[in-house]
Amino acid sequence: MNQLFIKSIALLCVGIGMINCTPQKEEVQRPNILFIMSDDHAYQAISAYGHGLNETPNIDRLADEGVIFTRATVTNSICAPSRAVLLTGKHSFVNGKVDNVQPFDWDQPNFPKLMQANGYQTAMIGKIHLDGIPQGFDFSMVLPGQGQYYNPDFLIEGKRVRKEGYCTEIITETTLDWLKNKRDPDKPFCVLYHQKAPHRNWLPAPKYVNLYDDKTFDPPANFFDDYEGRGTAAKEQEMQVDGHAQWGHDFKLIVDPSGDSTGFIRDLKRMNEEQRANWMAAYEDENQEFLNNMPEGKDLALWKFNRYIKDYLRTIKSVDDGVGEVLDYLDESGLAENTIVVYTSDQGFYLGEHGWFDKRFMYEESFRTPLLIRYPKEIKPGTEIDKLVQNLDFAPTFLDYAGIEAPESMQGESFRKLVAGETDEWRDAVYYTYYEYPSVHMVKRHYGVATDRYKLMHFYYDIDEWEMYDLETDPAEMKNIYGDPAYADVQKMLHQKLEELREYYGDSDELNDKYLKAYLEHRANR
Ligand code: SGN
Ligand code: CA
Repeated sequence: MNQLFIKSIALLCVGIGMINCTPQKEEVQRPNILFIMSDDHAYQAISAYGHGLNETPNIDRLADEGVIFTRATVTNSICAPSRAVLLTGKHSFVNGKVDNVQPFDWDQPNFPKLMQANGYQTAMIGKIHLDGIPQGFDFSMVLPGQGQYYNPDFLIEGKRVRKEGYCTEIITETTLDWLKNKRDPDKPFCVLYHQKAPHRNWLPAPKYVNLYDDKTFDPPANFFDDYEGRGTAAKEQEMQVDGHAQWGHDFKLIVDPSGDSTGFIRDLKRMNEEQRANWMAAYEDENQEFLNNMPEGKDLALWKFNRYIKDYLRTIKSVDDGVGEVLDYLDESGLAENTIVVYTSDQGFYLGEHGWFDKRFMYEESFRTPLLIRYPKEIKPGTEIDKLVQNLDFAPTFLDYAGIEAPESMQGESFRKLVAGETDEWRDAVYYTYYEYPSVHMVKRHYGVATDRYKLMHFYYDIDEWEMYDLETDPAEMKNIYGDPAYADVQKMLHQKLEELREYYGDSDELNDKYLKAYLEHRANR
């Protein structure tokens, strides 16, 4: 029932003195959607996932009071493509945004446009990473490109404005301000509250620069991975914490061990005096101590891991605080009951697994993404779902909750009934593609299929290699079993599934060639 119709009934009732005939609230209220997304937030760094790394009490609330997905995945583990998939409900090779560099076509249908056209008030606040003015929103305040942690510029309705303060906090404050002061109480809302944190280069908020100072973190068991038993792609990537992360940009040294200036000064220059003094007080003694007594070999790698993970987790602390603030507001304002709150990330991230930071690969840590949803009306507290849902499913799911029919052309499926416990039927395999190569971190082009237990991937372009993993016997994906006679039947089954999915979603080698050509041309013309 649309809002106008409801209003007319209410007016009619008042008009003829039959106030009691106002329709039941329950029947007429469409749910609000608060879609919280952070950037590069590994599920390993959410305490509800049980990895024991850090505490995220506010994000955990969503798991306690709603559902946690233990095998939510993305279709393409990189920022802008992931955002294009979630907006359009279509795979990258269909919506056209296959990598971070090629343009996104805002003119195509997306779920906020459909919600807006059906009476929702919509807003987009934070990181979007898609060029051009966002379409489908009544209000938008977005970071240009990657954005800055300190005193970031924003594009407010397309106009560039610099805001003093810390990015994560500004995005939270703006979202709260929108909810409190700009929201139309007569309309359901859909807000995309999208943090930049914990994206590289992991600059913590002023108040958290000393968090974890008294702690030493142990790296994952395969931090010192030598990539034996894996293919060329794992061996030739450039995303090792001890190897590719940089002294200045990542480890925040102003001067590197050879005495050269690192360029971190640029990050410091962006800060105001107070922010800079606070920063220097937290980092500089420690940096000097490190340079004076520099560890070597594995000890140096462990120092780097600790510097990395501490800064990464510090930025997450601010993200979690923000989630707490908006959840509190929903409680205070009485909106909690009728608001679907989603927490996710644009993809997963490596927290030292295989020795890495960053994402891109179809290996679990970056293929999976955290996903937690609270909706008291339909989702039982403490629900856990291990089914293979994907970011491809967000658009059709939100539309389903809003009572809007998803266009045929959307490729995802609504998981509304699955989370409500009304059905157990779900897909048994998902399809993945990755394109951005050659590029930063040098993760080779690949595509693949995953089931609950197995994974098959094909790395192509400058190599032609297959990899296959059994997640039950090898959850850390340390041994490529492609070609192992013991798995001949599984291999055949996975090839078949892969072909089926490529056909079902409309992917092909020809499309790979097309996107490769466009990518190389785009790079050549830059
Ligand atoms: C930047 C980062 C990379 C990161 C890409 C993509 N380097 O280039 O480490 O992989 O973004 O990230 S940095 O020097 O700018 O920090 S994404 O999340 O936007 O896809
Ligand atoms: Ca990202």
